Amino acid sequence: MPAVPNPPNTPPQNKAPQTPLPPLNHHNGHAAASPALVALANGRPHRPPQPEFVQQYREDSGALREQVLAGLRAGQAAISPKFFYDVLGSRLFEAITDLPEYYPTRTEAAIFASAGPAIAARAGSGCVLVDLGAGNCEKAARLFGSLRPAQYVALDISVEFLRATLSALQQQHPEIPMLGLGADLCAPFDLPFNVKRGRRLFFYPGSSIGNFAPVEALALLQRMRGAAGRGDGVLIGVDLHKDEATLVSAYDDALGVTAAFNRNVLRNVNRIVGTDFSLDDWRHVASFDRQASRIQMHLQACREVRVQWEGGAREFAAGGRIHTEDSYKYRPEDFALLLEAAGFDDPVYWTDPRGWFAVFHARG
Ligand code: AVJ
Repeated sequence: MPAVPNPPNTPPQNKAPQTPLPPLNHHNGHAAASPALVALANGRPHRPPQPEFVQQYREDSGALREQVLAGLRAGQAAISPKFFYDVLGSRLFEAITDLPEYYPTRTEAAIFASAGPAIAARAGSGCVLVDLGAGNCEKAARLFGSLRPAQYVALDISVEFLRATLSALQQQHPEIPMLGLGADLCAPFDLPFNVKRGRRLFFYPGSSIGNFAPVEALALLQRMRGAAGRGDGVLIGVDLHKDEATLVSAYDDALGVTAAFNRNVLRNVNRIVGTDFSLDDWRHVASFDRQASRIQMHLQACREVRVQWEGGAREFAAGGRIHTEDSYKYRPEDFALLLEAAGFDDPVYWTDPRGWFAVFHARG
């Protein structure tokens, strides 16, 4: 796991200025000035702390292409939801979180806000906060005040995606050492040496766990359990089962942002694989499968469509579908059982007044 060096324009820390000027404060009878003020008075910019970055294993473009093609050739054509998140897709997802119909993000934030002290009391402050679904790091940042982490470790599939956010966050919280880790959650966890020792809290917010079928979710929780020692814990956001109309409108909003988010996956696939999907041919469909307790998203062909790529092609009849995402909705007691099955103890959860979303804590 090679450490990724900071970009060349990142100033090294704790280095003397090129042309030293006489230091200003010290022994002049006044209270010591802050390092920032001293630096400024000495005519050089203050060097604030910088996060560290490490990129672990990452799938290469050939492997990604093969994954997409396997899905396109499958009996039920499918594209993994991980291909939603190119730059535009990530922005569209952020827009989704602002939609009136999409309740999960704001409901979870409200739970963090009201239960922050209770969460800290249970999870313990001063832990190493390992954020497994970092994205824009907003959710973890809201817990800094109550959790006071000894270190913040943000995981994302791409360390590049973390650079700007984590650097900005570091400026706001210079007292918290930060580490950006490029890692794939689907691979076994292997926290590098840069992660501090001490009590760890694995944080998986946003109901990202809902993208996995329960057996896969169990496997992921088991990997977390494997990385956790005694005294460590998990803090996981989980979307809950509720009436179908509320669920479906959260994934089929009036403005059509979720439709754009879903259809954008075809642009990304065209880029990765060189397919010739035409976006006009496909419409967004969201439905609730009550049996499986999941929202399913598909792209449906508006007419007969032939999609081609180098070395292959696939025909879709009008109405034919490509599966793009499952979003599982749990009953609290079932998710607690899943945590216990993965080897965690003593699960508890906090919820909102309507019981729409839950934040679970359990111990390793
Ligand atoms: C990021 C997986 C939690 O399932 O609600 C939102 C993704 N898809 N709208 C979810 C999503 C369509 C989201 N997760």
